[in-house]
Amino acid sequence: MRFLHTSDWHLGRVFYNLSLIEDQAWVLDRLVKLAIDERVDAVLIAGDVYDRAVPPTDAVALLDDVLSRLVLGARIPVVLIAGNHDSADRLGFGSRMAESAGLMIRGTLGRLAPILFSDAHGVVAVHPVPYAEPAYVRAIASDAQDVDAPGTDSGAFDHQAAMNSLMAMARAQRVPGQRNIVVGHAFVAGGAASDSERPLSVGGSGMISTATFDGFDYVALGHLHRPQAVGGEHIQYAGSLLKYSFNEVDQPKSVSIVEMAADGRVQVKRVALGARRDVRIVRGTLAELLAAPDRDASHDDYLMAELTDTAPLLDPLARLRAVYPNMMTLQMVSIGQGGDAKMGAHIDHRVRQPEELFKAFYRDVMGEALGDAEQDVFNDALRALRSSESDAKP
Ligand SMILES: [Mn+2]
Repeated sequence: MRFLHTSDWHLGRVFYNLSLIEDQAWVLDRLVKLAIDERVDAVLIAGDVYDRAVPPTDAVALLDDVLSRLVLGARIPVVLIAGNHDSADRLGFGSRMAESAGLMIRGTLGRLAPILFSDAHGVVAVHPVPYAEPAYVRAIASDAQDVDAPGTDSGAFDHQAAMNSLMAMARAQRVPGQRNIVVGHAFVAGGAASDSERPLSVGGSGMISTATFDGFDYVALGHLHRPQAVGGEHIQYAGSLLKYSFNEVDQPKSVSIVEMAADGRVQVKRVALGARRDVRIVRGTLAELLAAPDRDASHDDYLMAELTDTAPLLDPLARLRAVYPNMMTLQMVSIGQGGDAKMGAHIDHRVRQPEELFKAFYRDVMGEALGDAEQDVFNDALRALRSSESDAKP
């Protein structure tokens, strides 16, 4: 059996005030073509299909279009679970009616029975485990008294306890001789996080162990946006559809084509789909960057500038945008890298004179001592400020 594993589409995502819907449509068009070219038996989408619980209408229309092309057009079954960004109830609308067409949506924990596929070697059971807050899982686990749910009687019912319960239910539904796949949305310990994931838990790690999935042949995960295996080749994050933060510039995004053998062993092939516009960081002085785009074919990528200038700059973002239309943000990388903080402006400012403070500040920012000429400029400005203050006094 061969399937396509993907996750974290985050349809409707806004990147620095800019909608990424066209970029998402571009890459999903490639995903549909890949699924057809690779003749996959199913597409597994492991949560965070939308970026928000109430997604914008163009995101809903895009998902409708992509699922229709896969399920109706190409006759490829799709299993789709909710992630922590999705609204479980909204995602599940119409799902019982879609079932007969081959679209299996699992938003809430209402239907956890495995979805059965088969190939020449027998049955492959896909166990959908949509994301749910531990409190919801606890309520379901206490209803299902016959199921062994480790952690249910301890005080803290955290994500580990919740997933233990859900996996105990899934294990109970395994049939000997069948191969078993989990589709889940969780933070598995050992995985590397990125800047664009929303933490699952406040005041706790929200992490679960790889051992939670013992007994399953493949675990198709969503949540972490970096494509990666965790604790074994058969526990995989497909990663997000696109780079959703500047912390991901070095992460090639991909989807996974997973080939499952007769004995349940898997071979995972990551396929990069590319992007309509890349997310990159460019570094240099403002003058260098303003001169560079002629040599840069992709100057309309989504960019962050790291400016190495030490002198003050007038409206650098607007000037960069004149030549890089999608310059999203900038950072002054020289700030704070120069001086020795112990010697600088961190000493109690209330007992210091302005001249002394400015000297320390200058050294901190510029990494060198204040020169005589700069000292004169500062003294003049200070004198002018003080005289205007004394003039203003009644
Ligand atoms: Mn996500």
